[in-house]
Amino acid sequence: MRTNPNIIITGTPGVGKTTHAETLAEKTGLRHISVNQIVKDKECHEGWDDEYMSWIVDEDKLLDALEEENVKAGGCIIDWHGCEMFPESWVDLVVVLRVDSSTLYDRLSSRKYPEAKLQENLDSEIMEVLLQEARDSYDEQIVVELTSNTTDEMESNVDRIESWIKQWKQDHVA
Ligand code: DAT
Repeated sequence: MRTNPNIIITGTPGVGKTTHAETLAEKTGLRHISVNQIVKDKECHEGWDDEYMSWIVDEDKLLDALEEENVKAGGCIIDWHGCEMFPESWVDLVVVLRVDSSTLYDRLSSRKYPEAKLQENLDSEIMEVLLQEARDSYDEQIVVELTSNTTDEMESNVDRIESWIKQWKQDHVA
């Protein structure tokens, strides 16, 4: 039984996962789990893909690393551009962040993404790939889609998730 919920924040690279997760962690005391950082630090990968400028993730190793971090005990804000690999029993809420294409283009360009990776991520956002993955992997009642184009939207998202956490605790902790 968890006394704090686990929340996945997912979406295409550049939508604002890290910004949301860090702000939420600060405000709520929950633990920000940057999956990217764990992949890097614990070497849960089979090397670096130069073309896509990203790690080739070894999901078995990554799950083992998350077990070691005791993620399933709760109180984690998991930040990752995917969600289907996490066991359903670990997860209480899945937030899928969304942005307009032009905003995403600007954010990814300023990260100096290679053209192939930039285009692939823009396509992924337009085709709602991560939203679909979340809906296919979890009960629809725990999947929430939120827009993250502006700072105001981000603040309102954080407020909403914070309220959700309070409610979850009232409902689950005697
Ligand atoms: P991700 O972790 O999904 O890759 P990020 O949190 O690193 O995304 O954000 C990418 C950039 O966009 C970063 O410079 C912060 C900015 N950003 C994120 N969400 C935003 C929002 N809702 N409004 C304005 N800027 C935002």
